[in-house]
Amino acid sequence: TVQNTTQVPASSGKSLELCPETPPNLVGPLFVEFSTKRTLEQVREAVGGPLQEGGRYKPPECISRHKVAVIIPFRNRHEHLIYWLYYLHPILIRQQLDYGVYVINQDGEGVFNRAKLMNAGYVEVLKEYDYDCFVFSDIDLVPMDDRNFYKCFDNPRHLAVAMDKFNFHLPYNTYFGGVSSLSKQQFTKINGFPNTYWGWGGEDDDIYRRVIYSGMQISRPDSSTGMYRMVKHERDLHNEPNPQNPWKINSAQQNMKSDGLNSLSYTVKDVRRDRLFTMITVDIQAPP
Ligand code: UDH
Repeated sequence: TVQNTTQVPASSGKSLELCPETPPNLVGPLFVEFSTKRTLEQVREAVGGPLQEGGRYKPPECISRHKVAVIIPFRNRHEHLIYWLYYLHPILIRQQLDYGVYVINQDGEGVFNRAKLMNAGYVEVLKEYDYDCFVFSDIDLVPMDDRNFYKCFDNPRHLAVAMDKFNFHLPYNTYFGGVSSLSKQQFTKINGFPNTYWGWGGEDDDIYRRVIYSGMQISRPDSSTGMYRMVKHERDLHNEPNPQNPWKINSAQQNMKSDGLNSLSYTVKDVRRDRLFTMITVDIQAPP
């Protein structure tokens, strides 16, 4: 007989049950602040205990209902990464997810491209594990309530609905930025995200339109569960607002057929496994 040794502790003879629909150890509202400085090593010691190499976790007490890859577009935000890991790992563990944290690091100094990095992340994490759900998160956003589930729903989910920088409100009704989740089926239905939004702005509105044009709705938590704190920061180098991006949104419906997963090209330059995350460095052929 074949034993599922990853799920069943050697000592117990009986097999694990599916985790409950509602995780039992959630605490609700959380205290989040960005003034305490920590090193990565301190964060490893504080929250890394239950994790497996590469920022992987499976609940030992039950079989998770959700195989979630958290995909973070990244370049040169080490300080934000430390806060994110410190706050998010305990939340994701309490949510009883079978999850992995993937930092998709843009190689080189060319123009930043958030959406293309997330596409590359999607393709790469599927080579690692049979993920069925993808949470796309900015590095500087930390939820203030652990009932904001980092899982997938019947429709694409917008999670960051009440950010402190927008006075804990949606900036506009169709906003889809910051943190979102899509199942494998939902993500492929929209041909992934656009690859052609270089620099800051527009790609989140394009993604919103892809969802609507594909006949889906947006799912959201309520505005109290959906509260977030953002680490304050200045604009990054090589991620200036691109004045062409707002115009491109008008062509989202046409472009989604040809710009996305089916036109994606990049190369993996490096994969680094930390206890708290896997960092995949990709060359996305950025213009200088
Ligand atoms: N990102 C990086 N590195 C970069 C640029 C972006 O990691 O150089 C990632 C990161 O995950 C970030 C996300 O892309 O959270 C979104 O980029 P952003 O933080 O620049 O976008 P946001 O809307 O800020 O949060 C816009 C600049 C605000 C300047 C305010 C000056 N007071």
